[in-house]
Amino acid sequence: PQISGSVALFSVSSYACQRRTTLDNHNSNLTDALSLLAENAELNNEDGRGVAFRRAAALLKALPTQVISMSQLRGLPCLGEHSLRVIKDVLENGVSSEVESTKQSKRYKALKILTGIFGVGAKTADRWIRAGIYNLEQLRHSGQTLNRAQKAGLEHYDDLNEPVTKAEADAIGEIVQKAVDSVLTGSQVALSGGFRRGKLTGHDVDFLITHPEEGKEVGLMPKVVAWLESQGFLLYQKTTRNSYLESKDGPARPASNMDRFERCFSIFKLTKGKEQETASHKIWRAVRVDLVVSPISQFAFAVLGWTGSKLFERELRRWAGHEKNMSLSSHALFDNTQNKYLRATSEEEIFAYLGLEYIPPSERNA
Ligand code: DGT
Ligand code: MG
Repeated sequence: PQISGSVALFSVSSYACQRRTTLDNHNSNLTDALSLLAENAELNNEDGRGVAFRRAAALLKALPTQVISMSQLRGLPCLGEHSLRVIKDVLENGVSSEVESTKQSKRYKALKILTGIFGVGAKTADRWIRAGIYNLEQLRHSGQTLNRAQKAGLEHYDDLNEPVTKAEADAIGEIVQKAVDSVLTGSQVALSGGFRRGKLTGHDVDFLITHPEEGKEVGLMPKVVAWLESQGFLLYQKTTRNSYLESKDGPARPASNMDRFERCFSIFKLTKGKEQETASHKIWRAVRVDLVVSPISQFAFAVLGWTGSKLFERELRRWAGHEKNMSLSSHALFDNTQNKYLRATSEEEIFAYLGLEYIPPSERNA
């Protein structure tokens, strides 16, 4: 029990995948500041800085109580000099001057607006800013060529920047299940991403699709997409073949059956209710949906890899590589010491191979 006036000292593991991080964050004043600086670093292609701020924020999210004094942070991992400076500023002044000046900066504002367009990343936004484009109005009149994704992103800008609710995610889940049932009986749909971790809102809805009989999932994605399209559920879709073989994150030795993953980036047309549509009253809204098809043999890895959070995933891979001499991806776990793949049919088995205590999805909100 804490004696009044004393300062609690925390003991926290250094990898986010060793910690239980629920959505109950006692330090959002600090993590909001660090997350904004992480986002700004990522928007400026400073990935190293971005990860450092993300790690610091994740550590604070895992603390059981609110931090009120710098002395409570003594001995904690993941807090670099820069992050500590930001934390100190917030604790002493209520806000971080660096965060405030970032928020006010013309460049940050423009990067936020432009990367808020589906299909626009930091590099494209930077190129546009250098051409004097800072907002959507200027972009529309700039004569810049937009690709199909960016055109759809601009058209549905407001809808896509409105958080998706759990109820909307569930409604889309029913549609995806219906699509999958219609094209291949026995197929399974699993909600992944932030909603699987218990988040109440998200920027998109992520689904994994598989079939209990290995190989049956081959060719499933185009059929699902064709069904959704025929029913008028898609405003945009782009299906890509599995990029696993080229991916930097994948294990060094890909197995031969690993070119089957397919991913569909889509924009759903979700009908809101039973109201009547009029010229001024739109009864549907656009929602970003990601569909991924996985063979059953890789499904546990896919579920683990697509549940997130992004930092939790990154830390799992770092743990696997640095502490276990293993390579983890959304497809497989390779043991570099034994020189073999480790098979798994559940997330629990994968944590066990990695020598980690099992962390359920609701506690992966690092
Ligand atoms: P949000 O923003 O509410 O949608 O939050 P999340 O956590 O659902 O984030 P999201 O949808 O960007 O990604 C969900 C998880 O999927 C993320 O933790 C990592 C994984 N993921 C996202 N993109 C890729 C990818 O290109 N390849 C692989 N292997 N995994 C990915
Ligand atoms: Mg998501």
